[in-house]
Amino acid sequence: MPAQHVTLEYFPDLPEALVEILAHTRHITVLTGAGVSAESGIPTFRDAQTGMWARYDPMALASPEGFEHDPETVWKWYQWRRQLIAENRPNAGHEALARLQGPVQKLTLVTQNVDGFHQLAGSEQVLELHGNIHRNICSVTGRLIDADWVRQHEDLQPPPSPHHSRGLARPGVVWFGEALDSATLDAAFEAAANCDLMLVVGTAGAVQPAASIPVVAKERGARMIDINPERSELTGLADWHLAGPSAKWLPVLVDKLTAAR
Ligand code: BV8
Repeated sequence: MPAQHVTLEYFPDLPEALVEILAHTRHITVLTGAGVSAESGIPTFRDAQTGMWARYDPMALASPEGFEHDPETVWKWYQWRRQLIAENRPNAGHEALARLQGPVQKLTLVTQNVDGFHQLAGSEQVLELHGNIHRNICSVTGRLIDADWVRQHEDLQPPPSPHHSRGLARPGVVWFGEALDSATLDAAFEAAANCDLMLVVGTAGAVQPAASIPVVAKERGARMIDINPERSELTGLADWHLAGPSAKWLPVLVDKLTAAR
């Protein structure tokens, strides 16, 4: 069935066929991207970088080469993002996904985001494919560096690592060109292969291997919903494309599913 282009203002409700699916789904796997945090004031990777970061390419900054070349600038970019995240809150979309844990027999929440907003909104067992911006690790050994150490050395940008003489503190995220944690990725693909509904929210579907997760779900027979104001590289796979912001659509979807149970 081709993706139906359902727009919120015309459909204060959801198509009956979709409500029927929601009423009987057993296992939902969700994949979120930067778009789910857009209404929390966190710019997506696609958004033009603002202010002093406008002249930088996030793909270059979020890479080992970028850090190697200019650790201070990369460190400052992450400190700026951490501050932005600290000044903002999860939105109604994050909160709706946290509510989804109740009525659904099995829910697997997989995110490409590093802001920790799903956990802050109350979601448990979040599979963070790309790590978490609030963690710091040693650039040589990869070992965790505790927050006290970073605070004690915050005059140095980045701080040195306590684990290796040539190490520096770097954010505990997966950079472009780095491998994802295999256990996390395996769990995400496992959940995609076994779910009956794949919910894709706020992602351009351009970053691999994350973008292959919904493909596996579809190959294994799951229905798929794509929530995004724009069409993405994954929209064509979806049975329904709910065009519009996730902070509007997700509460509608979760309320309908809950009422149908
Ligand atoms: C790896 C952490 C191998 C850092 C991030 C071809 C095939 C396979 C791989 C590759 C390939 N070519 C290149 C690669 C490698 C590369 C890749 O995929 N490149 C792409 C760009 C082509 N992948 C990797 O390097 C990965 N590693 O492949 O390793 C390997 C194996 C063994 C040994 C060594 C290596 C690692 C990728 C992880 C990169 N790290 N994040 C940080 O955050 O600083 S990814 C980063 O990009 C973020 O996580 C972010 O989530 C993601 C961007 O994607 P989106 O989430 O989709 O966000 P985007 O801004 O793009 O789009 C936002 C969407 O939201 C839009 O569609 C918009 O319309 C929508 N939206 C806007 N507003 C709203 C909304 N939606 C809903 N509501 C709204 N209000």
